[in-house]
Order: sequence, then C-alpha cells, then structure tokens
Amino acid sequence: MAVRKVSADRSESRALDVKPEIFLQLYEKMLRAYYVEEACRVFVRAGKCSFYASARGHEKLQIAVSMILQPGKDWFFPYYREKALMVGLGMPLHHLFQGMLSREGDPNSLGRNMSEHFSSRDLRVVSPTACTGTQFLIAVGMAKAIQTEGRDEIVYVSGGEGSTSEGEFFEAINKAQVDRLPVLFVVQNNGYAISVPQTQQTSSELFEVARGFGMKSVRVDGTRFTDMYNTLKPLVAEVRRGAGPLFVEAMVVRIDSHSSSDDQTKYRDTKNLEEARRRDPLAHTEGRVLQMGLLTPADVEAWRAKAKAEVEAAAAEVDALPYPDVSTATRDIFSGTTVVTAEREPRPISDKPVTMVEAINHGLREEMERNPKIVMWGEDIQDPKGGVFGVTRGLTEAFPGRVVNSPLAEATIMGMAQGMAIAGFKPVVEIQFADYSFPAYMQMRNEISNLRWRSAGAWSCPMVVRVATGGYIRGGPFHSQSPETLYAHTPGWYLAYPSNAADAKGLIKTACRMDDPVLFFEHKGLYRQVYTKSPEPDADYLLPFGKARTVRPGRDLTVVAWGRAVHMAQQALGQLAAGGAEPSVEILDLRTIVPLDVDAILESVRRTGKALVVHEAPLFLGTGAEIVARVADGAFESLDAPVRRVAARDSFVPFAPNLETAVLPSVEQIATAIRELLEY
Ligand SMILES: Cc1ncc(C[n+]2csc(CCOP(=O)(O)OP(=O)(O)O)c2C)c(N)n1
Ligand SMILES: [Mg+2]
Repeated sequence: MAVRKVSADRSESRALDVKPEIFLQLYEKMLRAYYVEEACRVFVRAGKCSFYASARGHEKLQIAVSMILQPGKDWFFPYYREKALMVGLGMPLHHLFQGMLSREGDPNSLGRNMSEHFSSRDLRVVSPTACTGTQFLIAVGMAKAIQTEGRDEIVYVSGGEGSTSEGEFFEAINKAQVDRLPVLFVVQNNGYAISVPQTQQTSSELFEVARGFGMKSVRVDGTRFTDMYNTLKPLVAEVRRGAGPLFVEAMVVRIDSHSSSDDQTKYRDTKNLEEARRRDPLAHTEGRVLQMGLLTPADVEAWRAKAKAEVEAAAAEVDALPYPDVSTATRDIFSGTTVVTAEREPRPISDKPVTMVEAINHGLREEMERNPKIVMWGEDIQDPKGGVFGVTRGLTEAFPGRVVNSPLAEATIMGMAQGMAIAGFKPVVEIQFADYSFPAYMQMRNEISNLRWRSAGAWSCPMVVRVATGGYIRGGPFHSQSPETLYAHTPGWYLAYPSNAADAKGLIKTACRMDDPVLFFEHKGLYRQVYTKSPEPDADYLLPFGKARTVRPGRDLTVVAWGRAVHMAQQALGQLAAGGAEPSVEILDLRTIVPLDVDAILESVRRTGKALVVHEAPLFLGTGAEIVARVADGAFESLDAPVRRVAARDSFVPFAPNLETAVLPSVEQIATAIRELLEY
C-alpha cells in the first residue's frame, strides 16, 4: 500500500500544517473506531448488548485528544460515549468488545459495569459510571494529587454539553481554576442531551462559562482535524508545564441516536439529521487523504478492508466467550482486608481522661505522623479555627499544607477525595454537619461506594469521611439529623459510630489504615461530654471493625445501641435503679454499623431472651429494623418477648426545646420499654 508524498505547496491544503503520518494515523484509528461501532450495531440488533452509545460524529475529536495527550502517562476520566478515545489510546479490541458484551474475563469490570464504560489501569482510564457530571470532580482530585507530587501528568475529563448543567461541573471548574490544576476539560457539544437541545440547557456559551471562572478556554470544531490539532497541541503543552487547567468546548455532531434505547427521528427532522451527516468526520478525513494524495482509492479500500477484518475477528472471538461466572457477581465490594482483628485492652498514656474531641484529634495527629499520604480538607477545618467543633485544631500547624479549608461545596469535598484516593493519597475529610452531606450523596452512593466493585478490583479509593451527626443540641432540623441508615444501606462503605473517647481513638486510627472507604460518625452532642471521657489509649490502639462492646453484662434483656443512645440506655437503667429496681440488663454498643456485629447481638439475645434496640434516627426503616429482623430470624426460639425499638418519631427535628424533646427518643421512653419488656 503506497503512501503518497505530500507536495510542499501550502496552497494545496490547510491540512499540510499537520505531518502526513499524523493524518494517516488519525485516519487509520478512525476507521478502526468506525468498524467497532458497526460491529456493536450488529450485537445490539442480535440482542447481545443492551446499552450502546455510538460515538459517530465525536470520533475525530476523541482520537485527536489521544494523539495530543500521552497514553499510559496521562489520566483519563471519560464518559459513556468514548469508544473512539479508547481506540485512540490503544485499548486492545478484545478488551473493548469484552466490555461491550460483558463477557468472561472482561478487564473493564468483569461484566459488572455497563457496556460503554471502559476502564484500564495500564492506560490510566479510570472506570466511569453512568452518572452525568460526577466525573469532573474526581478528575480534579486526581489533578490535585499530581500537583501535590509535582508530576507533569495531565488529567483528561470529558462530558457531553448536557452534563455541564449539573452542579458538580461548576464546582469542578471552580476548584480546578482556584488551585491551577492540570486538568483538560473536554466538553463534547453535539447539541443534544438525549432529545433536549442545548438551547434548553443554557443561555450561555460553554467556553464562555469556563472563562467566567477565569479559566483558559477555547472552542474548536471537533469534526475538523487540522485546526483542532494545531490549536490544542500547544495549549495542552502549557497545561503540562503547569499553566493551570484548560477548557475545550468541542463542537461535534451526533450522527446516531443517543443510545440503543433512543430513536432520534422522533425529535430531529430530516434536514437536521442531514446537516449532521454532512459534517461526518470520517467521510471528511477520507476525502482529505484522497484529495491530498496521501492514499489512492485502492489504498483506501485496502485500509478499510484491513480495519474491518481486524475488528470483526476480535468481535467474533469475544462473542464466543461465555458470560462471567455468577459466583463473581458480588466480589470486590470491599477489599477483604483489615488492619486489626482482635481487640486488646487500651494502655492509657495518662490517668487524665480526654474528651471525644481530644481523642479523635490525637488519633488523627498520630496517623498523620505515621502516614505522610494522609491529607485533610473540609469547611473551616484549617487552623486557627480547626473546624467548627475544633476536632482538627492544631493539625494545619503541625502538618503544613496537609490540612486545608475546602470550598463550601460538599460534592467537591467528596469527589476530590475519591480522585486523590485513586492516586494513592489517603484523604480524611470532614462533613461539617451530617445534614449537609447530601450534596455529596451522589459521589458517595454512585461513585465511591462501587469503584472497586465496578472495576473488578482494579481501582479503589480508601478514604475516611468524618461526619458530625446527631441532635439534642438545639440545632433544629438542619443541624440534628442522624442519617446513618441511609449510608449503611449503600454497600462499599464501612460505618463507624463511637460512643466514647477511647473507642473514638481506636476506631479513627483503624479507619485511617483501612483499605476501603469509611464513614466515621461523630455525635456532636457527645464531643465534650464528661460521661464520654476516658483515659487516652496509646498510639498503637486500634479497634477492629464489626466488634460490639458489652457496656454492661446482664441476664434478662439485651439493649442494642450506638452513639449517644448507649448513654441514654445507661441513664435509663440509672433511673430504674433510683426507683429501687436493679434489673439485670445487658447493653451492647455496636461501635460500627457496617460491619454489623450480628453474632454478638444474637449471642446476647439467645442468653437473655429479650431485645430492645434504641436509636436516635427515626423509627421507620431505621437500622433498628434490620437488627430486629436479624434477631427474629436468628434468635426466634430464644425469644420470650416481642422485640422492641425506641427511636425518634418519623419527623424532622424541631428547633424549640420542648418540641425537640418530643421528637427525639428520651431516657424515660427507654426506661419504660425496659420495664415493660422485663415484666412481659
Ligand atoms: C445524573 C444523571 N441524570 C440523568 C441521566 C440520564 N442521561 C444519560 S445521558 C443523558 C444526556 C446527556 O447528554 P450530554 O451530556 O449532552 O451527552 P451526550 O449523550 O449528548 O454525549 C441523560 C439525561 C444520567 N445518566 N445521569
Ligand atoms: Mg450532548
């Protein structure tokens, strides 16, 4: 196959600004990407692939980007319409089809993630989710890690123009610009978000939006190579040199329907579709290589046939593979490792009892000394304030640059933590109030929780999220919530919830060493209570997760509680004792909700024959419901009474003190429940 010499006559074509071999490389990759799309279409028609999102119309941009960036060195946070990027980066066709067909050995996800969601450690392509817009902040976190370590890598992150309406997009460009991070934002503007035209998304221009944040920003025609390549190459080199982020709005066309579930003829008229096809990037490039004399028509035929044969062979090979073994479906939700299994007595470092705030602060300080990869951020956590509850006080001064204020943006706190954790840092971040964890919920629920699982163990993001939780502080409806159940219902997170200073230190230190995401709930009503003080355990004191503590032994009733409710149960027994009763009641403090120490609960209830669960969160579908179900199932034959719960009313927490008292569970209610169960 002959590759023609290109004439040096500049008047012949603007494409001469690019070396012929670059142009041919582009064409070859575009052909491969084209036949991959064609093969996928066949699989869709045969019912072998239930999610297909054609990248036709975006392929020139995606391949150009792969040629400008450095595969294997730079990082990629793609979205679901980027098969051509994968082809450009050199993902083996076999891997591509294993992902598209969810077949055995699929290196993207072992069949767990959706098709079109490619992942590769070798290519530094981080497993995406289907959520529009979540990828931006994770990429920013990765870029923060790169900047912190002084490396010259770039983080590519992309999305459709529709996804830029998500709030996290704005948070991401804000933070990337504030910190001058090496992020290449590429928005692929095909004019539609499924059926919604861009005019219904925004009245601005996206590249102008990025400029509004102070970011270097350009708009390019993503269907034409030369200008795009020549514009982006030097700008990307600047990002690599540390100039800060770059925003690219690439105008592309969507030649096919949004996905295999969509029919665009229902909302785009013939003229509109013809217009898109007229800009077909592949047809254009093919025309150019012929026009410029880089290839003859016979060459083009041969190149096409070669690409087609290569792609079809890989597709057929993968199609012959079975689906993954069903036994693998729930693997990799957690790492399966732990840092400590047995509990030992704490060896107090002094007789002087410390508060929970001090215990957590000291635990964090010790872990930061031990592990230079621990970094912290959150709202107001930096010294001199050191957090609104003072938990991180002194740490900024002790560890300069490692404990900083975040923007007032919880999704930023969380999304960046994921990115930095993927990069090997250990973020220990603070959510100032549990009530305000919800802007970060998308990251916690759909990203962080399942990264390890959806990438079949290839990627993980161990981190600690400290959350100030709970009421009884006259904080009203937005500073008193107890959302632990919501988070415990998301696989992939451990959830620790200490009730006293010694446990808090042991658990926070373990959390800092775990290889999985950990939510660490700190009850703000306990932070400085005298009754939660304990002598401070030593620096090697680690508490295992999933081991309940017997607060007091008893024969006639088991009370299961955690956090502040543990103390309320003790106070209830105190009340009963003051009234002359000395019941033999066992109190279990769960200490971690995930893992739940079901064995300890069942062992106790089998002995006592009666169970009461006490928690501060609302009753309906609370963690208590799970515990009661486990008891009903595992200790049914030992039960001598109904299993009861005392919890908050199914309400919000009101501000007025008498109303707050009416909604949250009380010591009196617990005492009554204990008495009734004992008399049953
Ligand atoms: C958070 C979220 N909301 C809604 C969806 C459903 N959804 C998937 S793609 C899409 C449109 C995205 O359009 P755009 O960002 O322009 O990307 P394109 O598909 O055009 O490349 C929608 C609404 C989703 N995946 N995630
Ligand atoms: Mg779009």
